[in-house]
Amino acid sequence: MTPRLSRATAPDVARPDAVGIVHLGIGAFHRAHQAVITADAMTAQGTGRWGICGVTQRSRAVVDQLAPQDGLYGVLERSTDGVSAHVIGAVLDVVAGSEQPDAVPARIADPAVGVVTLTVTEKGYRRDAAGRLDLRDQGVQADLANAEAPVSAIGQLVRGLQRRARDGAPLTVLSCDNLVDNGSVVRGLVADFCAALPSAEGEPLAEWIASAATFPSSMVDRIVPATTEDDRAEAERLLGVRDEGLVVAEPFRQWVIENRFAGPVPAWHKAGATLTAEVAPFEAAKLRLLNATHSLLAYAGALAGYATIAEAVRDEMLAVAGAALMAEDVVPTLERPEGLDLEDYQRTVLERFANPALRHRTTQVAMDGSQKLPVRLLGTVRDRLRAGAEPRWAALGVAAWMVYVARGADAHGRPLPLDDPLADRLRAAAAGPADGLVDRMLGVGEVFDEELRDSAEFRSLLREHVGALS
Ligand code: CS2
Repeated sequence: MTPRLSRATAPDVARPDAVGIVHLGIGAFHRAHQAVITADAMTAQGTGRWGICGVTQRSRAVVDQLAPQDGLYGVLERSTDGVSAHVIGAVLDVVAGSEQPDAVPARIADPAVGVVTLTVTEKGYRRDAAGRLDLRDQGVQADLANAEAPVSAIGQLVRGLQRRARDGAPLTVLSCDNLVDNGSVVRGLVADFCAALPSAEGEPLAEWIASAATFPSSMVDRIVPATTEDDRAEAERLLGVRDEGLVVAEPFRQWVIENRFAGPVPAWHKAGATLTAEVAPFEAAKLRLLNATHSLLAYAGALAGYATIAEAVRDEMLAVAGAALMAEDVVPTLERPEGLDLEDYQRTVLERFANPALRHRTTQVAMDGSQKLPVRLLGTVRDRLRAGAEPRWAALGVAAWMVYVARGADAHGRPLPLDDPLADRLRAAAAGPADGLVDRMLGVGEVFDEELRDSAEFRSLLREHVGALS
């Protein structure tokens, strides 16, 4: 049997000396993106102080993958011309958040830690329809009642900050999720959590956080499909060891970070990250161009029977729809990010999607549509309607999602999974006569606000597309 990846079998991989970052939500994306860039930054800077302690949110799978490997894992990079693998040593420790909840605030309070990063996905922030902290959420309620063992991401963060306030060390809190203005989102949710605590506890805490913590926004980009057994077998051949923590990624990676830190941070800029005062234009370009087109291809592609994004984008009609979404609907809504050529960007997005080696499943991108659509497509729809223009292609993306939910099967009758925190609610809204589907789905207030619900033009575009897709 091939030996397992570990310090013993990979003694030459650079290892940090100490934990300087706590990461909430150590899934594949973090390991293929921020951890890689942090490892490179440490090498470039000649320091070992920015090791990562990863926290899993729900399952302990990543602990089982990484603990026996001393935190080491490989990144299998798949491009159109070939495949390579290299081992990353930045992760020093992994904590199962649900099993050792009391360990998380303690780790965040460690004064050697200067940064908390987050990739907890859109739903992990537990926001209500108005975008505020959902105080009816059971995890949030439990964390408000118990300071010692928080389970929600915001609870972990605030309870960690609370403990940190005892010796007052500043902290940079850096969201790396695909949300508009993700730094302000986290800052707002932290403030909501403090405001829901008894005032003698919450008010001084909120004040200290406002003075000692910063919440820069960041735009992250790298396509990271779920790892398969074939990927593990290929990495085993390349590395000569068995790696249960393997992640797969495209060669491309980008990280744009708002330059607003509470204290020292890794020299990410020496590892390809861009530090800037203005992340918003980059963030909007990425969410509205790349992620929106991804979602359109995922829903329309899955319905047509394509298993992967690369297959979907090879379908001429879908490629044309994706390109038109970007050029006609999205670009007019964007501010040009400095140093980013939007024409080039659109072309690169489609090229990256076409990489056949990635095998990124349409159903993986289709997950959590209720959380993703508002961020990716509905801002474009709103801006275009306000400008008196017709958001034809963005509406196609939304319509494809509605049909995906309602039909639950592709063109060949194969079932399509509905993996979404609002799945029950969406299924209930989708059930019923086909000609009322758009009206019923537009009534889901967690996804569509009044302005969109009341737009006759949007409704009629959706009806037209749903008719054509059904
Ligand atoms: C994708 C993203 O799964 C999805 O919804 O659109 O994960 C996408 O691959 C990344 O944001 C790329 O940076």
